[in-house]
Amino acid sequence: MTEMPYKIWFNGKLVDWKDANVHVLTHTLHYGLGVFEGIRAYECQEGKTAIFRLSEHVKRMFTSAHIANIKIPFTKEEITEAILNTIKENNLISCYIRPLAFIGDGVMGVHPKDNPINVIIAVWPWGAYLGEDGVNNGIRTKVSSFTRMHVNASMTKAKICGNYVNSIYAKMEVTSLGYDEAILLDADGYVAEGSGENIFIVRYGRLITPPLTSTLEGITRNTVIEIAEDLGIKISYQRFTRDEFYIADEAFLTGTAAEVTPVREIDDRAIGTGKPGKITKTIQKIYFDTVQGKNKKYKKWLTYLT
Ligand code: PPE
Repeated sequence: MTEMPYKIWFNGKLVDWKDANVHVLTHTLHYGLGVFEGIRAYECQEGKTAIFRLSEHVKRMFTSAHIANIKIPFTKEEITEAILNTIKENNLISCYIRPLAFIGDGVMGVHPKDNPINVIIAVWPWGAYLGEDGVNNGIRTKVSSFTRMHVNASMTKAKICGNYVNSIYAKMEVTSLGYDEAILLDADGYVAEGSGENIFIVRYGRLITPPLTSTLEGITRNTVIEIAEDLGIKISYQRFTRDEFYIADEAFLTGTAAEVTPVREIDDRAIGTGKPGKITKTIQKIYFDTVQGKNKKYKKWLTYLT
């Protein structure tokens, strides 16, 4: 990323952006075993900043590390404090937060042995991941020719750096053809997730989302499920095919970066009317109100910076 005027938390210290460097023999750089998170902080009323579902993200970072067999040399409390401090020290009102734990240099070869574990927390302002127009009017998606990882090839419950090679292939493939986002099918050919998002479709007034078998346990997905349940919308957790996606009345993607982004097209077929649907818009509105602290019911998910 081009230089930004922000400090990065690096193994316990805040350093200037330009000084947050590693050696070229950093193990994760070569072999991809590292774990990360993506979190957002939003501007709320009276110019206050709140981090959305901070504890769930920190928890997932540690469960990812547990799966990856990486021992993070900080506690959850220390990482939480560090995230809060890094935003404060950088005077950011809203931002994206990227904690990463990675294996440093020491030995080479796939077994990292006792190489040190490093942790960084970077923050920067990040607008709509799939564009403002996408959030408002929906995006155009295409099923990628790349299959999502088989559950026993690379474990999908963990947000592991190397897993994203698969996402990059899919994203590059469909964006070079002019689409906004890739839809990946699982190893059995059912719809799994976007390159960086979980998927929901709407049929007969009911939400359908793939079970978590081969997808990341998205925190935004979980948020949307709770919002939908509170609205009395029924949800099915079931595998569906690409042609069921074609005949959905509505569809949307969820992710910390992508937030709630409507899908207006898949494989050159319009979804429903070709515009964001009613249920999608209702959930999207509640989601944006929630992250900005405008919804009393879901204040429990916000950690305010004091
Ligand atoms: N699936 C994948 C593969 C994924 O990367 C994300 C988040 C999700 C689902 C949704 O998870 P959650 O954020 O907990 O709702 N993707 C992150 C990285 C995006 C990036 O390009 O970097 C994110 O949204 O922060």
